[in-house]
Amino acid sequence: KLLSSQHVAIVGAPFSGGQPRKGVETAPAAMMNFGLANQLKELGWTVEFQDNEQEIVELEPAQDPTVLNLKQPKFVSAVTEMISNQVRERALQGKFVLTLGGDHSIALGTVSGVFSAYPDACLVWVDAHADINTPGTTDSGNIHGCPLSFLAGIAEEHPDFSWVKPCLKANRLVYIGLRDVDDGEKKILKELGIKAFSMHHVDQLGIGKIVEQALDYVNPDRNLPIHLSFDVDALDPSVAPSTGTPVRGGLSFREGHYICEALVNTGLLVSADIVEVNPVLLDEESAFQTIQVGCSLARCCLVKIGV
Ligand code: Z70
Ligand code: MN
Ligand code: MN
Ligand code: MN
Repeated sequence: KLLSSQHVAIVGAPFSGGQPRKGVETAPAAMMNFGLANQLKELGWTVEFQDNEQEIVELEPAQDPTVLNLKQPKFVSAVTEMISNQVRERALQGKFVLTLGGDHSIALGTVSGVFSAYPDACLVWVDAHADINTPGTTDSGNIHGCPLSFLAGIAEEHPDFSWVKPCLKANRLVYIGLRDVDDGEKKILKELGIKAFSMHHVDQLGIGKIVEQALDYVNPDRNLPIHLSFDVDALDPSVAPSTGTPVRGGLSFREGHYICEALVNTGLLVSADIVEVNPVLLDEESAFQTIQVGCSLARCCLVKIGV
């Protein structure tokens, strides 16, 4: 048994420094204000929450110029290293670790933390985007488009990210939901032979077969711990409208939830991220809908469904 008890450690990552749009840093508080802690308690979990609001404010450097194409590298590095240590510690305690972003750069912290506690883990990355640009391939310089290149050990050396240990083998990463992948990223996925199920594949086979094939690939014997990193922009913008880079043609409400349900039903899901909810974008109703769906996905990660 991977988890020692029904205890969930919620780690707030109220951080927007991996991309240019403010507001995504307000998501953890918005999701907690929506009642996430009580909802998880009602599902039988004991809950702890570290908000990290002040901690992150204090980590912002006075000067943080672009280095080797990456914007705000010192701030992103400092925050994600802190998140990594918090996630590792809680995972080692046998707790389910639920990290609330924040932009997706925080996965530098969550994935390295989880893989340091569970070196043989696998990663399911649910996203419209591949987030595997390197300092050399990124056009935007936004680090939320780059975390997987550092984790997979294919990023060019960067002075601010030497703390990130390459922990992710190509055959332990699988994508679901891709539909906006940069040319440089396509080359990387091809060269490394990384398994990716795009929306085309979801349409073709249905979400049930996709999750099964994804797990067959990264977790063939169904014995490895699983980390889920769920970017809400994987969902269709009609389902999760308030996010920084919505892309048409995404996962339905049920398809998104099905992924979480199928993963928790393996008994191997040890941690999850919910990222890129941005409550300040669009109108209040869209923001509420997006916060609500973020909480709903989080709840889904913590209850086995009878089949
Ligand atoms: C693009 C880049 C991205 C999320 C946008 C976009 C990456 N590939 N990720 N929104 N969540 O800037 O590297
Ligand atoms: Mn605090
Ligand atoms: Mn992402
Ligand atoms: Mn995305």
